[in-house]
Amino acid sequence: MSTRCFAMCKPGVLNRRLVGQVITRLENKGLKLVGLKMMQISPELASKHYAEHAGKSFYDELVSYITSGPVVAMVWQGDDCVELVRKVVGATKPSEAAPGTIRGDFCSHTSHNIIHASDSDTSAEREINLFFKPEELIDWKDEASLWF
Ligand code: FUP
Repeated sequence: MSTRCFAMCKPGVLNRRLVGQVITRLENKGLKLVGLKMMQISPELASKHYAEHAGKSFYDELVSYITSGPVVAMVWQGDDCVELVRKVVGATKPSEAAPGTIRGDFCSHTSHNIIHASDSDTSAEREINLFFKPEELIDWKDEASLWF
């Protein structure tokens, strides 16, 4: 069933000129990009996005990092989208992320693990609504759908 997943290149990705490579990997998987924008996250939005982590030891660093520069927010669509995006992204801890995954190949610290991706369909819906207005998402006609 076609579902959606929210993903976000964190500020370091822009500094390191890796935005294109991150997008390429998700496109190569056959997922369809239906929402994309560069934005500066406010502390308010960061606290809503990371509400489940409030009070944890790494929370302040997490919010400080995600608001330290622009991010690239994305919405991907496809069958089993959350599962596929999470596979391409890799494990939360870079030390556990397999080579070939985005986190496995491009980062070495959990606090700067380069990309965020929703961990369930429920989180995806919440996060998409937090970052995008309905009119910013385009479910375009996919001429390549036969191949994916
Ligand atoms: P993920 O869904 O893979 O992004 O992982 P989590 O929701 O568990 O964590 C969200 C973010 O918190 C991670 F991207 C990085 C940060 N984090 C830490 O800095 N230290 C930890 O021990 C766990 C998470």
